Amino acid sequence: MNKLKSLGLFSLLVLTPVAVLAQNPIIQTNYTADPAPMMYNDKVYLYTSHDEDGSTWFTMNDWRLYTTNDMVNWTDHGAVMSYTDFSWAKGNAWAAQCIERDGKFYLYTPLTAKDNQGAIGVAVADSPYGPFIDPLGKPLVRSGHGDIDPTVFIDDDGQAYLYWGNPNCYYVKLNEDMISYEGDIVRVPMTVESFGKRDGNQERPTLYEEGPWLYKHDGMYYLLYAGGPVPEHLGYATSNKPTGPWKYGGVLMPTEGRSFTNHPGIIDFRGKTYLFYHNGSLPGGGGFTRSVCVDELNFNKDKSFPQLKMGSGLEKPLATLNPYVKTEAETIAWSEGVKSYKNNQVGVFITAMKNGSYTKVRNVDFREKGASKFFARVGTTHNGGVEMEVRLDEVDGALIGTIRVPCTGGDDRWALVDMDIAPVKGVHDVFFIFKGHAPSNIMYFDYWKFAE
Ligand code: FUB
Repeated sequence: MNKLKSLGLFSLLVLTPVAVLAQNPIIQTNYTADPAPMMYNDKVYLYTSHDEDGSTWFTMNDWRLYTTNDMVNWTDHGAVMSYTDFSWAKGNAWAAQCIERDGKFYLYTPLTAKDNQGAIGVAVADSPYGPFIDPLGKPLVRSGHGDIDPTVFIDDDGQAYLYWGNPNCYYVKLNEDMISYEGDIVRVPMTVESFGKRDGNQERPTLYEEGPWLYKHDGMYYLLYAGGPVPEHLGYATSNKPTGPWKYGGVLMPTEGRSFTNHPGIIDFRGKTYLFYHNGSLPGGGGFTRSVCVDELNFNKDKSFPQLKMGSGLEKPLATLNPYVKTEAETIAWSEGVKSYKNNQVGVFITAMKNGSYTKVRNVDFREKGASKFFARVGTTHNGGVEMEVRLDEVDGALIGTIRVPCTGGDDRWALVDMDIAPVKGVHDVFFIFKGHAPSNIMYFDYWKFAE
């Protein structure tokens, strides 16, 4: 290698900052599990269950919604429904899934009923954001044994199917109203040919554990599931019909990731296929404090899946973000030390929990005209010394301005502040860094916007 070439390689290695582009887990402001992605109007709606902070059991009270247009910046819409919205339920807001039909949105939810038995409920909304209402006032379906983890699918001929269950897998054909079903509950034959062989467990002779997800791609039906024994892996079966018979396809995602459960959710979006799953990878994470992740999934030529290991997430945003319209502070590609909350004054907002905590938004396109002004709705309970820095591309990247956050007195009281910034053009990642000396709850942040 000649001297010039080696110098070039050296400067590339030493002088180019190594971008750490960890995007998994995709939500850092709450513990989330059991991902249920839905594609609607060219946007991804991700419904999740929610592990309460500090849980030492499946302490789960509500279902949350996150949306994205680019698969990297996710907007938190908070809880869209709670188990308390079902008059007949006493708890356990576990893995749910939402689907759209004729402009209405149906959320299928597992719950523990007041008689202490499991049941699958359904709730309906006019918008993917809710409010979701229980139209039945009672469970939609119960087999009497292991009624959890519903997955819903509408085939090209309009027939809808609901699968669910642990340790058995059941299905019913839903009627067009999506809140009733036709015929009997069918127990899927739990055969080794369908779900693979498990040794030494009479109740569970196959690898099927729970968390089914019914999906169709290129004419093939896939039944993904969480496979046992625990710690779980993800497995799948295929069929040329939505009702089987199912043929075991193998392990889709091997066991890993500090959570003894896993749960698949899969969608096709803008020509690619994405597998959502969960693990315990957030700080404080584990089997009862899980976090949702996503990675791209490919197909083999024979329509089987190559095995996918838990990855660091999607590096390339599918779109740019417009900084000249109001963007919620809870639209985040990555954050550290930040929690999201919801109240009646401003809806969802974020709270910086400690000095130096930050949020990052990716692929912000300031265009050629550039920005020279910044607006934000913020607040704090601390009198003086609280600032929000705005930086480009790195957490310690170019500082384009610093907001002094006025003491508003609480997250129910807000101030709209603005500042002139060092002009910025082109496409950048934007970082908001929260500074203050209090031991916790440094400041609140609701939305931001740039202007020329
Ligand atoms: O989240 C509670 C339960 O854990 C789900 O219902 C299962 O699929 C497993 O993820």
